[in-house]
Amino acid sequence: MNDIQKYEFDRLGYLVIPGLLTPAETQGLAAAVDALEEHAAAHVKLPPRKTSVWGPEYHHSPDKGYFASGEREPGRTLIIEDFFNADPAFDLLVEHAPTMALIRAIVQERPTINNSEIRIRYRGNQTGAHMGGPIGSKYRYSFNRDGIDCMMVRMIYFLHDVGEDDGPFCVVPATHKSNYNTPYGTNDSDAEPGMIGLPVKAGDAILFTEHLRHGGKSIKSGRTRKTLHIGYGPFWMKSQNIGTMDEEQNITPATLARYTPQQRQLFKSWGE
Ligand SMILES: O=C(O)CCC(=O)C(=O)O
Repeated sequence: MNDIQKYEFDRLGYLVIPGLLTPAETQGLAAAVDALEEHAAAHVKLPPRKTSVWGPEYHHSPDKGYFASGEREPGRTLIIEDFFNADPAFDLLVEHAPTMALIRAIVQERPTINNSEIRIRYRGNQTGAHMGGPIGSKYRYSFNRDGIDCMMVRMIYFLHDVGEDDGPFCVVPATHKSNYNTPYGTNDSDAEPGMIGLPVKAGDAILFTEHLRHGGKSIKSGRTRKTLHIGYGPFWMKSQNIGTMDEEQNITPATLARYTPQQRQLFKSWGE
């Protein structure tokens, strides 16, 4: 992470990173997401099922190892967690060197992956605004004599262009440092004062601290928005996927067997 990125991440709570993925990587990932969307949309309402401690009900895929919730309908979101288990096409994102250079600059203890989700948002859908202000310690942003130290950050990879009307990821800049909760009494990402959409191109990525107030603006264009989200934090933090919240990571032996020792470390939640 260079000095400008450090300054801006600390000041704003997020960074837009143009071209973090190559065009070939973007194309390969987009094809894998399209295939997985078909599988998940067809199976999401079937058993076996699990109710998350946070509320939503999930399908746990016996053959592909993912947890899925939601549905492929206008206004809705289809979420596919633990997508690493479903297709080796996603392996390039595990220990992805340009990503890890940024993560290791803002998570001081050994970072691991604690969240993985494909988020597919259909026309009219919005992600409500959440976080920002005094949110407690779990997802906190902090700064000490060694620099930035985050408990939970996410990288969002964009597989196609997302314009202002395509339901862009949105943020209220600098609210990771706010001492007050939002006084506006709304979680409507379109209406909240200070909320800005972040339009991006295919292959771009957005890195943000989970402490920042964020969400997703409504999709007005009618186009479906597909993104890959990977969360990182210190090694001792367990899964932050909604389907397996605070459990060990749901990473199958078959997936681990494909990985290098360095990739496996990213799922090891004990020791240094
Ligand atoms: O991209 C979106 O619509 C919202 C994403 C989000 O809330 C997250 O990744 O934590």
